[in-house]
Amino acid sequence: MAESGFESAEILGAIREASSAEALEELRIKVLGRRGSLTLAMKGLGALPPETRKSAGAALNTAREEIATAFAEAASRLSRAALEQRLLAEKRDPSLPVAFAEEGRIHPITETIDEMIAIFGEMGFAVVEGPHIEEDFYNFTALNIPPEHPARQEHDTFYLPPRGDGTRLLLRTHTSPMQIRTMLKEKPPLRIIVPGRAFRCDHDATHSPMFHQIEGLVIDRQTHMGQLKGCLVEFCRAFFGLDDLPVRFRPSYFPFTEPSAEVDIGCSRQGGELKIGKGGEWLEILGSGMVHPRVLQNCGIDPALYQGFAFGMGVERVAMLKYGIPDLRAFYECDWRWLKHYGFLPLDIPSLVRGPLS
Ligand code: 2U9
Repeated sequence: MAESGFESAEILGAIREASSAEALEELRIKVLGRRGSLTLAMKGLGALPPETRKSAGAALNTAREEIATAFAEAASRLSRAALEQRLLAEKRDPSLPVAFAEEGRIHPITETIDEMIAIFGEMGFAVVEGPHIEEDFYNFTALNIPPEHPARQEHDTFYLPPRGDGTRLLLRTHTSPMQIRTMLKEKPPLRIIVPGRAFRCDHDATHSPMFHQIEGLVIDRQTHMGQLKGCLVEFCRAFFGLDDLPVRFRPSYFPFTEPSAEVDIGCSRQGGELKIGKGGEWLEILGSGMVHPRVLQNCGIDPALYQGFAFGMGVERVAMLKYGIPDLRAFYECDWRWLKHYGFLPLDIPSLVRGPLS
């Protein structure tokens, strides 16, 4: 390569030994830059005598190709090395345990509903859920509450603006419309519970316009009051974790059940403190009854062939009793300090691991 005065062997060696992307870039400028050694040698070809210009030009082209290949190889070697370095530095161990999440609690309403589902689930009940916005028929008429029935006044219903045909949708005042929908859609035997929100235009220290209910329905041939009693006594004892909890049934009235009964559990009140269990006093926690034959008829079920029992309870009320929560309003305030005190950690459902059923 004496003809052009350009020597590539040393440059190729330097490229192969370059230890960083910066060093390689410096070399590239030195050789291929505007004033680089190869660029100047190419430019100098014109000044050579014609007999050496051709062979010197061919030699420089070969050298340029070798140098370009060496630069490309060095660049890929250096970027592979940089990646390996980074991977070594950022090494993660996926087998390490995840740090326990300190924040977050299960709301007592969710916990209470989960406990109830666990108990009724073991008795063979399936869970059904449905819409909050309902039609008058499913919320009232089908449940033996016709338009002029006095029970409509007690329900303090939230109505939506009238539709084109003058009818109004409403916020369901109980979860019972889902029992009606299930009876209309499915054939007996049925054994369902319906947890969910209900709405009534009522707001004071013991009532919230939105609250939670859980209702149950059993429809079968020859269902009777004895089964209703057995089911609810078992539920109350499992829920409160007391095998000897006194439970009594008191006659009552609901338009959708006949006969109807309210269910009380035993308690004692000493010095303003309420204690669930034997104690000679009573606390109402459930409503229940045999499904009214007219309700069965409204849902296409022949009351001569099938009977059913039903029950309902307010989730807030029983959660307050079981967990000693004094103020209803706190349920909806989302106060983190309150939730940290009354909330639950995951996989902490007592009824799943103890109580009369387990
Ligand atoms: C159908 C037939 C019968 C559900 C029932 C009660 C009695 C009851 C209240 C408890 C407290 C509502 O949350 S609360 O205010 N409920 O007393 N509920 S029987 O009876 C039904 C439901 C659906 C088709």
